[in-house]
Amino acid sequence: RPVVTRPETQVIDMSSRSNTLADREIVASEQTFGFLGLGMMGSTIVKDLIYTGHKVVVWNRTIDKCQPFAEAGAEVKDTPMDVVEAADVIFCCVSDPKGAKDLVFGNCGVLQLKDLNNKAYVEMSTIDPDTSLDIGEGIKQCNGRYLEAQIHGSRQEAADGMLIILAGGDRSVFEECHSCFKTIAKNTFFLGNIGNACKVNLILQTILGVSLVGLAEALALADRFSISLNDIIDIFDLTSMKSPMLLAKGKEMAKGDFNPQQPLSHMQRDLRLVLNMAENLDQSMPVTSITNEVFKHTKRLGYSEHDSSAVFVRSRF
Ligand code: NA7
Repeated sequence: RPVVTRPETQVIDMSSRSNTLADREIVASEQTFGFLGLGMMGSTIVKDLIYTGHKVVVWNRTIDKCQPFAEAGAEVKDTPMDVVEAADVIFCCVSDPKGAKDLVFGNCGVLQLKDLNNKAYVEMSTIDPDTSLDIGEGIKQCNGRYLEAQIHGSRQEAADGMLIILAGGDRSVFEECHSCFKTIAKNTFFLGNIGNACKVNLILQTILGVSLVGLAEALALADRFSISLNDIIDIFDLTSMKSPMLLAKGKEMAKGDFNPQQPLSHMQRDLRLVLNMAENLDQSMPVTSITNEVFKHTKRLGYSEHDSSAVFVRSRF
């Protein structure tokens, strides 16, 4: 097995602002926005919400991550339930469906409040449609309103305010989040019922995952022939096959720079969710199944926290 070093923990620089924000006319909503989950995505989003004048209340499982936000003017709470009490609209952005459900149904979770009094809950964690329906049902039963707002894009795109937001559920919540979405995204789509946005997000991730494995295998073959990977990428750039994402990932593979923009563990989680969805429909997805196995193996090699482009390491064996 190769010796694998963990990627460096990225620290949020509260002083740097997304360039695009200066060009956007954003009138911050007067509502108070709660935010659960200050990982790389969550903290980048909250930083820009504070910068554009939103009133923000935050919580994170590892409490230390709240400190820079407290210094920047956010209120910090001890539990998710406390955030819900203090906010009108609550965003959640954690690693996976299990974490997302824990925060709603678990100890000190959102539903401990019993009566949400028409507050809005917005799920940004990448989840499958069934999880979203369960969360939506729980929120509605406690007199809350629910929106799934899946965020499509890399950590860099989040930092640049260039995400794409795919939303489904309560339209009134979608409207209330307008100034927040305008802060963090270049496009937002309302896709109708709960579950639709999760499906679209996972379909896009399928395209990404399968493309990355194809790219990694092709570059690994070039490497075996001792053809320069940079030459391949330069030629690829001139073809009609090129895409900004594949070019960027190809360059990362050539350099062996796997700084996590889209962590490999997240990619594999998404493929697992896709395959579960397909299983329920008896939809055959042989290429996606193999792609999932490739990412799973790369995780076992120690590249879970690296970028998805680290799948190249496995292809070179
Ligand atoms: P990160 O940087 O890996 O951060 C993950 C966040 O999720 C972080 O705040 C974690 O808290 C939190 N987390 C994970 N599991 C739990 C549970 N069980 N309970 C509470 N909090 C939890 O991921 P990103 O920010 O890049 O991505 C977040 C989502 O956005 C993900 O779904 C992407 O697909 C889109 P911690 O700091 O470890 O205590």
